[in-house]
Amino acid sequence: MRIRLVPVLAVIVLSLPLTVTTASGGPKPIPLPISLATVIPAPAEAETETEGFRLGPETVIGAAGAARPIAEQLAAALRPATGYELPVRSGAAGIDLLLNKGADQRLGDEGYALTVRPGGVELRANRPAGLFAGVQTLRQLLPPEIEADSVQQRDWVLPGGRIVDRPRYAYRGAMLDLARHFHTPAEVKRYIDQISRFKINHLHLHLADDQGWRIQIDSWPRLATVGGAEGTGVRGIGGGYLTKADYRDLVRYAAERFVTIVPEIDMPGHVNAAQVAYPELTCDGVAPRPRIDIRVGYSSLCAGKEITYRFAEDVIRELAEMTPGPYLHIGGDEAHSTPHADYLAFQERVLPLVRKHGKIPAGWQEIAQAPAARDDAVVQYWNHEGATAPVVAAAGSGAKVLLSPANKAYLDMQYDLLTPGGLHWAGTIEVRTAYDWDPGTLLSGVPEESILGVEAPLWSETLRDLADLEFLAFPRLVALAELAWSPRATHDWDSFRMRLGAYGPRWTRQGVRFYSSPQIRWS
Ligand code: TNX
Repeated sequence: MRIRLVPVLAVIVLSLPLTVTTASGGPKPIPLPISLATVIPAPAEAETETEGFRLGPETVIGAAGAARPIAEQLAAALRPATGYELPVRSGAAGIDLLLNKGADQRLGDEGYALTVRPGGVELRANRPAGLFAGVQTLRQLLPPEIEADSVQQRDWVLPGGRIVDRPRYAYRGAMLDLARHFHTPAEVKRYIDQISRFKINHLHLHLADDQGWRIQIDSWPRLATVGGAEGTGVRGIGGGYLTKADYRDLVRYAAERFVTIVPEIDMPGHVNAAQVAYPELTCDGVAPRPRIDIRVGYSSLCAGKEITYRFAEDVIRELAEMTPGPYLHIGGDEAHSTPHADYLAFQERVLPLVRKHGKIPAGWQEIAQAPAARDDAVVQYWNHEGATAPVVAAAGSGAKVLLSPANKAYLDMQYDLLTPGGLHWAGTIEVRTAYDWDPGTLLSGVPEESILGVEAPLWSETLRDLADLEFLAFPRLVALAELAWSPRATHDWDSFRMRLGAYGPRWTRQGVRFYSSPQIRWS
């Protein structure tokens, strides 16, 4: 047996120049052979060996205790295409999932070590989240046909070697805007399935905006029944809201995939739908007309009225009650019609309400102007003109900064001016633009220790159905997932685009309608 021990990049660089000339004269890419070095996001350390592990009808998955549900997920993912039984049992087996219970310091809470040898596969992690991440890696090591939902006649070989992997940032996020167009729980679940495969671990749901309100709140029932009625949304298309049962079901579904839901109610601007339902939330008490256009910055809660804070606390309390995750997002962006002093007065009362109800407050970067946006608060940077003085100051006094620079991370920006869907106010974002930046050094004045992670927002002014969402999210979301997960040392565009190109057939098998960017050589 010839053993090759080579770092990730060497393997990929070796594979780069492989092209053959076709009869028509054009270069045709040779598929990148699957190895432990072709995984996306790139693992922290990977050593490849020539001999791998062959799955067969007799393969058993071994797992006990808290490892067991993850082993069951793995088995369920591999059964349809292989046709193998893949029983899960406690005790040593062909593929073993083992919990170290904190013994391996290098791996932290979400890291894992995966070893593939001809005699068997061992996946170790300190905690279930690490096993889940390792399972996502393992699935990428099998051929793309593994994504099929019917039995495929072929060999199922996991390439040999060892990966030791852990994330660069604790928060790796995606955001969906349910307000501008409602997306059903089934669509949100499908999105969770997709993002969790790239080790994204937070899904931020933008649940209310000028055009619609998308979550049941018992103490203010008309928010959902009026604000989420049929015909609410951009151009009056669609409508709908999540009942509390829907929301709890989404939280549970996400948790099974190690994704934490972060709910957002945007205040004090972006509140027209709430004011249509409850005109007493305006300063003059007059109901505004429902809005189906995409303008921003015209609506505001009334900082001088007590009812504003009763509303805010009721909503925060009910959201906190149904959200096990640590964060609650209160928006705070683009409050152009809230006088500045009112904005500050509003935030000084509302940010503490989030803490009162047991959650860490998160908000768009504008909240950094309020002194209460300190300590453990999360400030989400979305601008693309560099950190503002308040953002630097907030980071300096303990706040964490979540990076969503609009000109790199906004999935609703068009790829180029000819691709369908999306906007372009922050520019166009091809795959390379989404990939080629460093979260650790993006904001001068904000040290890397203050960076919580990266989040990719998908605003849905122009997006109706799942195909629209998928086209804008994929493949760019993967670029952002890699920035958030992989160590800086693995950053390499040529490597990334080869690995991404090799992933394409998996999406095709799954029916994911991704954008086949001309920057990528798709297998
Ligand atoms: C800006 S950036 C917004 C949203 C829009 C989005 C469209 C930010 C926090 N707010 O209200 O939907 O642009 O790209």
